[in-house]
Amino acid sequence: MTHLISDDFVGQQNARSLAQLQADYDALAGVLQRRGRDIETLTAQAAGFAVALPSWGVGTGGTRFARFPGIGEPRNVFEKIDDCATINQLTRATPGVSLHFPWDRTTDPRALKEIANKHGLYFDSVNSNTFQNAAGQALSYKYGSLTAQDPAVRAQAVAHNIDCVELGNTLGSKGLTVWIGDGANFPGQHNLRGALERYLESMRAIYTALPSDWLMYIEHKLFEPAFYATTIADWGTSFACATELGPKAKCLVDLGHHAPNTNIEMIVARLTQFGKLGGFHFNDSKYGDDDLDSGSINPFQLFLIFNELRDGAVREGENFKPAYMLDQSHNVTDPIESLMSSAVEVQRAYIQAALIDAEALNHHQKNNDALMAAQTLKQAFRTDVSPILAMARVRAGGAADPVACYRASGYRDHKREERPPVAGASGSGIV
Ligand code: PSV
Ligand code: MN
Ligand code: MN
Repeated sequence: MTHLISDDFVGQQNARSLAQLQADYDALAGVLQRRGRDIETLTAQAAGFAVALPSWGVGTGGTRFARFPGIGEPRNVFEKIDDCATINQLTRATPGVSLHFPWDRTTDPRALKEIANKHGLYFDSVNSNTFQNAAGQALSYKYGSLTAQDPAVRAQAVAHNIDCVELGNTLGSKGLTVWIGDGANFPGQHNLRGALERYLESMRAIYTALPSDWLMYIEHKLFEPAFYATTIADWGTSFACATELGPKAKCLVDLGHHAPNTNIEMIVARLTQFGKLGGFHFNDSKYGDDDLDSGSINPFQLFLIFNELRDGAVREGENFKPAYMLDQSHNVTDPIESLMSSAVEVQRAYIQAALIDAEALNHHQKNNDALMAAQTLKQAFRTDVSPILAMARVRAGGAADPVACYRASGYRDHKREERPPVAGASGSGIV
């Protein structure tokens, strides 16, 4: 029997701080009322928010130099589902799980789906992996996968992606996220145009295998592991490829995959305008692909991204549904605590953006009043919406304070007993 936190325990923990929460909530309701905003509308919006969990995020990630395994890490996809269920139980904001193959391969996908559904979870986009060699794989990806010179290597990478689609289909997923590490480390190593031509040829073969109600998400990344010329390095290349491939191909923006100071909110605006914003991998970074928890370095940027998403929703209407996923995996925190914190931070940015006085903002923009336009954004950003988020969680059966409740539950200590380390097993798949 695996240990899970009981709903009764969550209720008992909440009871200790409920009066305080209600007082904070009522005070905030008053502040918002003076601005003409109804707190209940915002709480309902918070309750409807969801961001998917990366299955690889519940294990301790690594850097390029080392991995320091955490205590009681999940050793297989079923144990990862337990951790994801716990995160969703406490936050009520993470009902989707994004799997990564072959790390999460199981011989019984139907059982996996059943167990996940029992926990109230569903499977979001599945991720392929051609940036590593899988155990027993016939041909190496050392010199690329979808762009490799050798047509047999490309065929193998295409077949793996199609396999992911088939597995994902059995699990109820509706999307395939493709991130490749392909590129060149030295000038001259690649014919730059030739590599992208091969990429498109491979992606066309995968695209053809997509079920009609699926989307393909193209994830760009500036560099690493290719340090001179990554084939899908930027949103321009991603956009061009998604356009070439067709309507089922969209662009995925991982916040950590840009040069420092890149105006990511503008990328979001551009992709939205041209109908190619597929979704996000939310995380944060100072330098590059740091995979830090959302909002830990630059919460204002996250807010500005949600401002563009708010604008996109108004302009595009109901069909505007970018996929929200987290992507983080690092070495220094309990991954469950980090994922819960990230989910709450993304939800916070969403609600802060919902608080923007759009009418005032439009007015200041029309009048070229840059200072007041900026102040209008700042007013929303500075509002502490924590009581709204906590109330939405408590009403849905989640925890008023997810990290405190998790720590009090002793979940990780139970896992230390249940999941003794297994040689060769790695929570994140990164070794
Ligand atoms: C590699 O940079 C990466 O972090 C990408 O962001 C992918 O989404 C993730 O790994 C999982 O493949
Ligand atoms: Mn990513
Ligand atoms: Mn990354």
